[in-house]
Amino acid sequence: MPESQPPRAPGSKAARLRAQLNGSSVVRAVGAHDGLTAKLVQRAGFEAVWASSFEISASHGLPDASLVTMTQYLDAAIAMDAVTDIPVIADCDTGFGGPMNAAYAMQRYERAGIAALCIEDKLFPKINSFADAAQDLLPTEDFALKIKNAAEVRTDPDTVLIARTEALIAGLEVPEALERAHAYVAAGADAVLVHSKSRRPEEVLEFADGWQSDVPLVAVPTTYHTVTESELYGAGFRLVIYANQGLRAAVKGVQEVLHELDLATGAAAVEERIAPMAEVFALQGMPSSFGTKP
Ligand code: SPV
Ligand code: MG
Repeated sequence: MPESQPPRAPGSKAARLRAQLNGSSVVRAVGAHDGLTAKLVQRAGFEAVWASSFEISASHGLPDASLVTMTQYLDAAIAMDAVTDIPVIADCDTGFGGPMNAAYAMQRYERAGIAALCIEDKLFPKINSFADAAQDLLPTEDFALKIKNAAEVRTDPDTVLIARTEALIAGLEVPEALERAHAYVAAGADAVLVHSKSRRPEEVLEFADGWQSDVPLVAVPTTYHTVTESELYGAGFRLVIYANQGLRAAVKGVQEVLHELDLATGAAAVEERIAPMAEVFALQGMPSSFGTKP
């Protein structure tokens, strides 16, 4: 395992994220899968980037099913972090294996400067929470051990470790999800993500109602998208993750434009519907006078 490193400077992305999570307004993270999409998230004014396993897997043309390796996920998170000033919250799935893998992930991500890691209590290999498949969980104590191991190898106390419970995804009830989440906090989690595939927010709101800790809660309102940020904040959620709206917008937009291009006789048909090159240059940070003579 890599040797220890000096603590990061105050004002690091991790320190800022930690302060924001204890602040007086909701922190909004949006899913991304590469430098460009992370830049779009920052430019739109969001406070954090969610390095989504679903998006990164999809960007490889693969299902979100533990097929992409830790180093591929890490490289994607590094690419996002390198071109943004807002913190990257890395979706680390199950921690990529057992407790030792989770601790190793913490060391590698932290060394790379990633502000936060999120680890979930499903069995490795996992499958996306919305997939019509078995969503088997690790026993509570086994996942708590992953959290403990990951927390223990942290060298920067500001690095945020989010424990995610998939209890509701696995079909368990809110009391079981709460029991798990409290055990994860006791093991060293700095925040708890409670995931839900309900169409309505009542399930996560009931969870928040039973929450007996100051540790901030995290919501991913993908299916229960009618809930508002202020309703979530009022219930105790401090971080809201819009996990995949950007990727889904891109898929729809590209599909529509390519369909139109296919039916047309030339590129003029789609010109008004696509970003000008100048806009992409701006996103890339292309210097306007690079290579021209004075
Ligand atoms: C992701 O964005 O990869 C997530 C959220 O983990 S979900 O796809 O809802 O599982
Ligand atoms: Mg994921």
